[in-house]
Amino acid sequence: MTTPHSNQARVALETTLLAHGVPRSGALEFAHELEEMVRSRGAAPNTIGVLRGKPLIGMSHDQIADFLSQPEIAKANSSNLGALIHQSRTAATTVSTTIELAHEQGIQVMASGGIGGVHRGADLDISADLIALTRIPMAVVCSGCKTLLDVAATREALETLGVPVIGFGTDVFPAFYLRDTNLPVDARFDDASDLGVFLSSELVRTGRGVVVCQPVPADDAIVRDDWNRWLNGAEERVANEGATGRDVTPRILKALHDISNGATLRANLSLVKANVGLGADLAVAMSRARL
Ligand code: PSU
Ligand code: MN
Repeated sequence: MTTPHSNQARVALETTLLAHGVPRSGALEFAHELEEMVRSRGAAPNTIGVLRGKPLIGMSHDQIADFLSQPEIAKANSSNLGALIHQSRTAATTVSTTIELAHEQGIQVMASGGIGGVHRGADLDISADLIALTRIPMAVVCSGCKTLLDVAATREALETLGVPVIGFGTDVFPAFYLRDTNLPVDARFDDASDLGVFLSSELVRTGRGVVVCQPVPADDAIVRDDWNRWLNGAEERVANEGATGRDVTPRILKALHDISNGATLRANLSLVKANVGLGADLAVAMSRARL
């Protein structure tokens, strides 16, 4: 492996989707698959997480295996990251904390499944991901926000916060398992090199993050009728279990995988892989733009 230098194309990968988004039995293999995908496109993967109080930016295979075998993995967002480090805990980083740690190391691109956002319902549950994007100049490649959120409110919040939302090959904001919504993006790009040039200047110009979104690959997308049924079932199950706060998203994802007979899991894995591939292409394009 080559030693990373300042102009190397690097892609940050998060650990929350590994620890809390997919079944633990397949998580290690999936982590390796994602890292390989980044390498095959000419960039360096940097999987990020906190192992026994140590924030690791670019975990080794052994460290990822050690991390995923821990019985208890906390979920770190911007508010609890510091305390978890202080307490020597093992913690998975969400989008908010992955971009915080990656940016400190000079990385500019992160790829994930979907960002957090504004939850449905009456209490004011809004993901720290949205606010982190206003403070940290990173491009986050995703398939929009998770379908279980209030997607329209999340799109509005990004606009209010001044976070550009770029559609890659799409005119509308995708919603994770669903390919489209009626919500517009700020601009559409169809060419990774062109988008790389834009991102390189936009991140520096604003000092804020940019959301780059593309829809889940068509073959793995969920159709809306199925989705509505499955979500109702999953929400009911999680409400009966009494989950609140940070636990809600992972618990609903798990219930959905179950109720949909694996269809939401397949869609989730598929969209993450596609986003990681695009993230690598963008990181390469951005490193060329800097030359
Ligand atoms: N993408 C996935 N699965 C996930 C996530 C993203 O395919 O589990 C995670 C990300 O880490 C994101 C988090 O930051 O879900 C949002 O959690 P919350 O709604 O609690 O902020
Ligand atoms: Mn929340």
